[in-house]
Amino acid sequence: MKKRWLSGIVAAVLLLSGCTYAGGNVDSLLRPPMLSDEQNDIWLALQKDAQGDSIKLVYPQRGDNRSAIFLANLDDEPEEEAVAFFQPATASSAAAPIRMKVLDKLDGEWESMYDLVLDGTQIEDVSILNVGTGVPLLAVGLNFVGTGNHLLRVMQFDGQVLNTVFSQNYQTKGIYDLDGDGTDDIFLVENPESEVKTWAKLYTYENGRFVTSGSALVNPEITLYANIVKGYMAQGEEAVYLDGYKGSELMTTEILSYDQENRELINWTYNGETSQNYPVDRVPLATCYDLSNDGVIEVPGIRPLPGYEEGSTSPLYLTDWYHFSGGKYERVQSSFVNSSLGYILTFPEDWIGKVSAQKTTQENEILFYEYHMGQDPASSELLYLRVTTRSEWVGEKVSSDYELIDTRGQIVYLAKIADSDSPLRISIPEVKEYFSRII
Ligand SMILES: [Ca+2]
Ligand SMILES: [Ca+2]
Ligand SMILES: [Ca+2]
Repeated sequence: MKKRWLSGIVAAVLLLSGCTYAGGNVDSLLRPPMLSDEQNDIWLALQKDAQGDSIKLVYPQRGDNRSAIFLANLDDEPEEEAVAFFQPATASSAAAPIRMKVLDKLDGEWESMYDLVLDGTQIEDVSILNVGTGVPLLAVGLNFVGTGNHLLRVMQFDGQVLNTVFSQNYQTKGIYDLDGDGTDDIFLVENPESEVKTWAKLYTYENGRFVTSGSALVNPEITLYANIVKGYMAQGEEAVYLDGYKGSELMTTEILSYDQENRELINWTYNGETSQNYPVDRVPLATCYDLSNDGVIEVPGIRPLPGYEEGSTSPLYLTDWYHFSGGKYERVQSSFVNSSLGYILTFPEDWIGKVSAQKTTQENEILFYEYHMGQDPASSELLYLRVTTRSEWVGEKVSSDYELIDTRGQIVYLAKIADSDSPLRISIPEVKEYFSRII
């Protein structure tokens, strides 16, 4: 989720400072990682196999493994095998078949063991699954660009042949141990079965294959899943949080958990028949997040700050963060989220409904002020938050009214408290307490 917030100045400064953050929005700006010597040897072996046809590597889009060539032990022989994804260099990427090859090192030379063509137009992600057999499985998520469709293929390598042990289309997925037995399970929201039925399913590995260990209907009005995260509900139960679009203007969250005792998947937010309204039905500006990093997921609801309406031009919003507990949402705190500049300002409770915000003429600055209808914000200003570069700050190009409240690399976060006798006025130490970076 963190990558979702990253954009604008923050991304630019991170890139300039040489930080290797591999987040979504900056993906296109980052070059693929350099190949190691071993990867380079594998690449040479691939090229030799291609017999003069020009090939290029295909990189997974998401997840922990972003390498087009990686090493993993896939069978019961203890040495590592190599896996590579590539396609013809000349074909347009949307149409070119993606090939996957498993190589093994024989007498010091990498040699192709098995080669197959994968469906799909992109590699979404690659995971190595531990299913408790001592022989890991290779799970490849594939995208079909422009369709929203995905395909998961789980394969097992027996030393010579790569066998597909599971294959299923899906809308979103997670590899988690939801049944608590210490092995990886597959959680999928599958493609709609009909206009009124879309299933989430949990597959667990038993006796050499994946079997359905639970299923629950999800809201069929959700047409696109934007985010999936596993964490906890407020009462400590493990849960999967799904942020999805209902049309293009509205986002909502579904929460599912697995009842290990009764081996049932439970959807806490959809009863299988009617779509309910929740305070987290929102304009699609934020997804679930663990604000306090304690494992309990906060779910955002979004409302315009005082003086703005949904239809205003460039409205600024307050984000209400909810915990899901005992079957309902409870607000835990509210904050101003500046996703483009990468920070959150938690609102003191007495600010809610009374304090609004607006951009100032100063670049990357927000003014927080006590809202009175029809009155100039300058007459009731409380706090300015500004983001600039370290060189501006160190070069004393910023007025001495500002104080430094946080830094990240070459970025500095500054605050200025306005002269005011309002009871809503807060101090610099309070600003520091309420402020947090989201990158
Ligand atoms: Ca091996
Ligand atoms: Ca498991
Ligand atoms: Ca939390």
